[in-house]
Amino acid sequence: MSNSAQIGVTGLAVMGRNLARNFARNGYTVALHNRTAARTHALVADFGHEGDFVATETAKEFVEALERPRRLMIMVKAGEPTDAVIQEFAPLLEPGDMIIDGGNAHFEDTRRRERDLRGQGIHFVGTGVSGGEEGALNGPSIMPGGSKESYASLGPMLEKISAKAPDGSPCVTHCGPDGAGHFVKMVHNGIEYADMQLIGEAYQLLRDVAGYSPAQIADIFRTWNTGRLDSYLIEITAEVLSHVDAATGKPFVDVVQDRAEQKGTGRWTVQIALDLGVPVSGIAEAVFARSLSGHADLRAASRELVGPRAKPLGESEAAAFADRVEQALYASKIVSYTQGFHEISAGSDQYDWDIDLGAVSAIWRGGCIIRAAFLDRIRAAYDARPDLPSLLSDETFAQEIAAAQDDWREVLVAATRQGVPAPGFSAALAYYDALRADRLPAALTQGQRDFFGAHTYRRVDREGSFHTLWGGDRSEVEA
Ligand code: NBP
Repeated sequence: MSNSAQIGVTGLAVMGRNLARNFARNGYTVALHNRTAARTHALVADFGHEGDFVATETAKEFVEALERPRRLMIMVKAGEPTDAVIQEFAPLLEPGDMIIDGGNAHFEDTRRRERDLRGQGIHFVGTGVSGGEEGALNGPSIMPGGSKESYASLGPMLEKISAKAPDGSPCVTHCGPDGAGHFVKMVHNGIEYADMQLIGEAYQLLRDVAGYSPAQIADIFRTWNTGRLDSYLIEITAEVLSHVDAATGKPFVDVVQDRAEQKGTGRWTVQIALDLGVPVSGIAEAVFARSLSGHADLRAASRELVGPRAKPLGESEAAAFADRVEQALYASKIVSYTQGFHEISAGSDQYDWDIDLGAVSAIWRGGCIIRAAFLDRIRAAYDARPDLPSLLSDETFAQEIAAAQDDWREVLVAATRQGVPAPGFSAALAYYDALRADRLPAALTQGQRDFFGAHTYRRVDREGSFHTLWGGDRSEVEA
């Protein structure tokens, strides 16, 4: 076996197969391997004409097919299969070789694997890949972590196969060492959850409060897609809403069970945010909204609970309401991204990753599910001020929220009055109001904590920690 392949892909299910084809279509010789060899041979039979593939059956053949330093990409099911594959291949590799894990790994697993392999001189490059099946084939957004050295070797190849942003730049950047890439991918998915939840709430409000049909709402989304909300998710929302079920002639959205599923990265984003102490309430509400939707029995048992049922507005008021919903959606979206970028920044500080937030927003402009014109604005905000404390501190975003907020509040008043749940819009507004508040009830919380647990508090007028003798004469002592 000649060692001529510039990259090898092991794990040739839908993602691996398409990434291997993407590398080959871009002129690279690609070694192929899969636990079940039939997949390898099927790829060569079906797509061998697309480029140079080297089909292998054993781990030894696979490794020997690669030029040195070797670049070996794993695209297997995340979790134990990834560890099994690493254990199979690592003993066959040499110092300087690279293992690239493009699966949806938890960043802590990536940190562990990177640490374990570093001793052997192997670069472990945990890499987020976004864009699903289609992106893998035609250009995903790619979020590699790992060493700088590995990026010097891999970067040009990843740039070639990646999606290109509207300005032509490749949607890939070295996010930072060890687990940085998988962390960024995790938050990307969390933001995707929040975006989808906010769009869902806008749809429900347009349907129940404004009284529009799915087809009319599809047209509204199409219009929004020509403005500042221009994005892949808004575009596909219009497609889904205008689709009619062939079997019943009803809107497709009305024949689908309203129980949303999730794979886990949104949940990880929230779990890690809790550990880091970062309020990502928009993402959390999105994860919880999917969980709530899945509790069919609980929902059935609660359906008779008393509350208002929405009464659709008249035609003349509906259009004005739709404009307000657009404002609420846009403002809530700014808050979601503010929270997501806060989490990335906190992760970067915690793990010393030095993640460039502007570069991250730039590589999400193409290939991935949350691609949107809006990301250009985020990049501009971080480029102008890399130490921006929060996206809400950017003058342009702050002005846009200021302009949107009356409508945002009105939409929430209507939602509350008419009994239409809008947890994402509402959490976003609560976050905004909490940030700008002069005083928060946290002072009272501290008082309660000191009362029942002598947890102490700090005063506004003096340095130090204090405790009040609640059970005694209520005098204050310095703790
Ligand atoms: P799957 O996640 O369905 O995994 C199937 C692949 O894993 C097959 O090649 C299978 O080999 C291999 N595999 C398994 Br399962 N257990 C193994 C083991 N113990 N040893 C060796 N190989 C094993 O494939 P996918 O949907 O293509 O996704 C691949 C990775 O990319 C996953 O980590 C996924 O989370 C991630 N990802 C997926 C998407 C997406 O949209 N699908 C997007 C972004 C990232 P076999 O053929 O022998 O069974």
